[in-house]
Amino acid sequence: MFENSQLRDIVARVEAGQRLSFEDGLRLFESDELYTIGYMADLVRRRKNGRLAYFVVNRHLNPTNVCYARCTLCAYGVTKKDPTAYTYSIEEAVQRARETTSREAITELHIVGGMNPALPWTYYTDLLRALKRELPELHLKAYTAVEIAWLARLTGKGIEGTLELLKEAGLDSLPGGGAEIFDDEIREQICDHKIGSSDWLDVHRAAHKMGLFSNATMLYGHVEQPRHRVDHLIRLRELQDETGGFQAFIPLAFHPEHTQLSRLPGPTGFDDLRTLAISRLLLDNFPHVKAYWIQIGIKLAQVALHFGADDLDGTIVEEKITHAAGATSAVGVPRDDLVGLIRQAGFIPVQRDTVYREIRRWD
Ligand code: V47
Repeated sequence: MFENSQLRDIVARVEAGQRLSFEDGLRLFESDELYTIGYMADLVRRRKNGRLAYFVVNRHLNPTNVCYARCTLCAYGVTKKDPTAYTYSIEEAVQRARETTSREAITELHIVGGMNPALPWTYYTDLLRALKRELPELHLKAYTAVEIAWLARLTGKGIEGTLELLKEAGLDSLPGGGAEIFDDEIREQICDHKIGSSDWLDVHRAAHKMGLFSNATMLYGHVEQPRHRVDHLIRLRELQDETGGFQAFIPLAFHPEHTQLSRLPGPTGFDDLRTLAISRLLLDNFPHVKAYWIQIGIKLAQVALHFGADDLDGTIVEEKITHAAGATSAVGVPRDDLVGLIRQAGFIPVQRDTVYREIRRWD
């Protein structure tokens, strides 16, 4: 079927279930054979997840946008003097979470925010404790590796010790944010205040060793080159070989508006689909790949289910980080809309919890 394709040797390897190399990854990112790449990603996706497509009924909670870091990629973080600066009290944060549970039975809170120098580390543990006390049924997927490394500096207890404190306070798993691109020269240009790549990986390694699952992301479509993307994906694959603790990979499409990189155009729809599909191919040891509809739009996310994605993330309810950077998607979506989109694309919708246990299936 692909005898005229420049990628036919890669097609043969994928069909045979073989692992792809760095060079294969580069060739895929330099190719415009979207259909061939999509065919391979769909093959792998169906081997792993059959006709199922997952989503979670969740809510994002961003406790503060005050952040000491001035990352050029970010439009969300501000100084405490900025008129849009906010920090929820613990009571306000719990109130926001509670409002949602009464509307749609959410099962997960995704909690990430800025690194606010005015907050003591106990704010982070107190928040988890209060949420667990008031809403014990919710899974708390909280704090990126970047926030955890920042907290470790405040607690003085190291990464493991800090994760122990958070776990004891109610932390259930880690989201995948803050990974950006692992190449340190690119990190210098887009997030020079953030931890280095090896620290990001160390936090996830430590979490996995403690039995906490986590996710991983990659921010693409800014100043990076194809080789930086492939390097990023292969470093994730290596850690997953070691620990097996990653559940899902989420490619994050860069949104330039209101960031210090606003001169850049951001990725195209073609690049969104190609990056998602190549991620599915290189990350052969990740069980799930999410199409994050907040960033690529709900319509392309639906199409992405045929390009390697098996998960549409969730209902979200309120999203601030990508919307600060010009996202035009809705800030949340009702569960039934996700079910309809998945069905129409020819897959079986499965509402899952955070660790991919099935809650309901629409056969
Ligand atoms: O950490 C920041 C990225 C992340 C921009 O783990 C930007 O299940 C695009 O990590 N344009 C937050 N992206 C989102 C995230 C996430 C989303 C959904 C599910 C999960 C999960 C994780 O967004 C940040 C950062 O890497 N980001 N600024 C921007 N201008």
